[in-house]
Amino acid sequence: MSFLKSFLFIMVIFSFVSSNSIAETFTIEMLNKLGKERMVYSEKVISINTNDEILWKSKDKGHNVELIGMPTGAKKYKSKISKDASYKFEKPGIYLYQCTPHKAMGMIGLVVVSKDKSNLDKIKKVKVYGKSKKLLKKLLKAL
Ligand SMILES: [Cu+2]
Repeated sequence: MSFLKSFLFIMVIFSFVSSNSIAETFTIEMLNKLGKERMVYSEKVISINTNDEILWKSKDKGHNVELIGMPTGAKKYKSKISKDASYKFEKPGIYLYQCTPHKAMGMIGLVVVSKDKSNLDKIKKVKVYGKSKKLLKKLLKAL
């Protein structure tokens, strides 16, 4: 192959790879303690792309992941307590989840997929409990 041909070949491959950005997996830990906080996910808000996956590690026992708010058409999800959990985010939008045993202790998290906030009003109306109410308001305000 001539230099030009091999150059073009590399450019074609490169543009193919970059336009089909490869899905990533992000890890969030489920913890009993993080600094001064108790019963928390290691990241409360995360921004990812469509088809990325999150793996919640059961670092400390007694936690899970329960999706309580999501874009229309997204799959429901509730994981087993004290087990690692994973979910693939196939629809853009905001997702809200809680830890079932600690839902009143502020153990909630948000995932924003492909920077899409079109279901924000719907997420604002999702019922959360105890300490999670104030926290959710704060987190949504900061989005
Ligand atoms: Cu928990």
